[in-house]
Amino acid sequence: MTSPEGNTKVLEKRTQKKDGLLAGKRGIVFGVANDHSLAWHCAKMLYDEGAELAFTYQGENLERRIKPLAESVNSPFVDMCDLGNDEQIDKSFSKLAEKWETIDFVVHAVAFANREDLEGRFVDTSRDGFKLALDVSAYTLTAVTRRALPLMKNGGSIVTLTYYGAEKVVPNYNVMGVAKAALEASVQYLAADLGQDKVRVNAVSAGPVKTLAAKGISGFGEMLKLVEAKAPLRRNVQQDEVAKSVLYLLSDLASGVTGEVIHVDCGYSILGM
Ligand code: 0WE
Repeated sequence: MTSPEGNTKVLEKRTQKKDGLLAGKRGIVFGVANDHSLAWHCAKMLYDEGAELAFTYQGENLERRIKPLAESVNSPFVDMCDLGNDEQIDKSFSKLAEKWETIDFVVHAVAFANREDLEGRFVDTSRDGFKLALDVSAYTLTAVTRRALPLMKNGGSIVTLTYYGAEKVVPNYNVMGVAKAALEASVQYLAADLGQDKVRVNAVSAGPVKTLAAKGISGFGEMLKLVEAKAPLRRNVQQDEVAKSVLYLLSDLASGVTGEVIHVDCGYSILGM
């Protein structure tokens, strides 16, 4: 696969279970940036469990990374879509609607804040930095949910990824914490709206994981060490463990669960000190 250096070994096709938890279901995954992405770990597991997957990627320079990944899970739909742009979201969903009459799920694993807003003091966040972080990291859930809804003719399940920095102050997470708080509140309001359409909306709050989103964040290595020392399970969470909870929420196993945030963090968030 595409290593961080970008060399392209051909990815082998994965094999799908015959009677997986998502057999016969179709969904779209937002937020695959590379093969380390939580969104990609989710996608692989959802595929193995029988799902058919569509993908979008944010910009041209990601295309050469996403295409081989999507091919390895036999995806019939890969489209460029900047979720910061309503016209692009509309276009992607109308193209998707030409391919599929119905979808069953959405995975939203999208966040962005300016690097300069993920260090120093939160009080210094600019209006533009605040707007950008909340637009990309929180509003996009509502934007894609609204367009997915007409395709969820048999009901559906929507899962987004969040982080503990929404609930408590995590050093340097800053405006992303405020954005994730808005995202988690959005999950509740969307869940309340869409229950009548048999659409569930939930979030998985993942412990810190080394992905592109964590790269270059000062003190990230120390955070991982702290979690390892303090978390009830005395280790960091693995990408596949996050994926397993996403799978659960998308599957019929979670048919009675909506508006929920499930922490997949080795227990870190239960600690008072
Ligand atoms: O939600 C996130 C990361 C989101 C993120 C990461 C970046 C890095 C590159 C959003 N925007 C950007 N913008 C960039 O330019 N996490 C849960 C991972 C994360 O990020 C942190 C963390 C943790 C944990 C930032 C500061 C402190 C802790």
